[in-house]
Amino acid sequence: MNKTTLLITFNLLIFACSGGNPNINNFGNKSFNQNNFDSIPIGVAFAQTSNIALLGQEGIDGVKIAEKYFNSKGGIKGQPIKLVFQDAGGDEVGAINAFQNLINRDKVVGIVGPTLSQQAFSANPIAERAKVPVIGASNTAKGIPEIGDYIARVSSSVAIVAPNAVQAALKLNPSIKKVAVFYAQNDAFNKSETEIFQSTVKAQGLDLVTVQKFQTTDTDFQTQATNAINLKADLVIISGLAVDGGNLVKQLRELGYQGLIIGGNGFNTSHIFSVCKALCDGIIIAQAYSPEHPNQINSAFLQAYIQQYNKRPSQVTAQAFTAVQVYVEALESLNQKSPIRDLNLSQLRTKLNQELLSKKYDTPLGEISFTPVGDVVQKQFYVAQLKMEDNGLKGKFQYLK
Ligand code: 1QQ
Repeated sequence: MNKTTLLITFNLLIFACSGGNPNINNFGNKSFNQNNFDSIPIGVAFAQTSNIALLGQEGIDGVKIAEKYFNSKGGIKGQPIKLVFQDAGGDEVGAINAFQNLINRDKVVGIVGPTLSQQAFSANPIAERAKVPVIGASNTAKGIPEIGDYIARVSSSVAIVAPNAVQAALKLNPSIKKVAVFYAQNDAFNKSETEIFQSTVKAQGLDLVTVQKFQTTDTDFQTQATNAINLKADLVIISGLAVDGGNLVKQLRELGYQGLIIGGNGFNTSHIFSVCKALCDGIIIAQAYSPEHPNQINSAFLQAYIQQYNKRPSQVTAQAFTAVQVYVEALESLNQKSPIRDLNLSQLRTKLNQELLSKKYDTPLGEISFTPVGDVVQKQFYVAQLKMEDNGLKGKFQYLK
């Protein structure tokens, strides 16, 4: 077969694959505008259902505020962005389906999500193979950016964030000596986080008296809680998700544990309030966002959020806003270098990925940039303590100085 015959055969094949319509092919060869996108589609794969739906909703709140805010400023040189939502649920299958739909059907330029690292380890390789950028907004386990060239995150690693909670606990109670660590062994993020907590405890010269395991689906923690109490732990550190973690706190307190409790990033949602209610009071949780961060974009984000929800945004809401901001600003600067209307979808995805990794951003999280592998570089971190109203119905994250 000579070259021309080969080309004709190939074109016929494309024609056949496209169901006979020469204007639609499966290879994304048309320039971006010929795809008739009047807006630029960015995919969002957060949990809308499952036991982590409330956490997913906090992410959705953040991206929606970003969409409205950046479109009100003119989008990408007049062309608005449009978020496309797919429910990633709380498990791997949900995240994989959401990613496949966003990539193949919705033809997004990039994805924000999924909610859990446990899901990211399964779903992100799909985007990597399809060469579609992913920005994790709540994936904090070790190894996420390393999944591939198209995978980045704006959610700082547990390795950086978690030790701050231990320092804060020691500041609140310098006589802490015996530490009991608990973790959910069926979740990638919690396994990653507990390693950091355990090595921090040892590095501080504290006595790690016990390591207790549980599952994120567990509801009864009597045995593990009793073990820690019998060993006279005076600090408890829990790596779990909001429902299991909150129930563990509740049972520890009901069994008489009176010392400080640190909760990991799985506790970083107001969902926890309804689980341990008044007994959530005093839980220490490290933060990668402060509503008080003094820059213009944070003021704008905060104002928009408070106007809509009448409370302060959570960390994941700010991180989700930031992920969309990264896409918007990278699209803007890419558009200046090579107009995105002239790129086909696969060119746009690849160039957008390169562009976003190379830039600096002034965000609600402060100034951020990316390491070559796609991990976020962020400067300021914080620690909050839960303050519950006596009736246990309402609570807030109170930032420690
Ligand atoms: C992760 C996390 C979650 C607990 C927060 C959404 O940090 O899975 O990486």
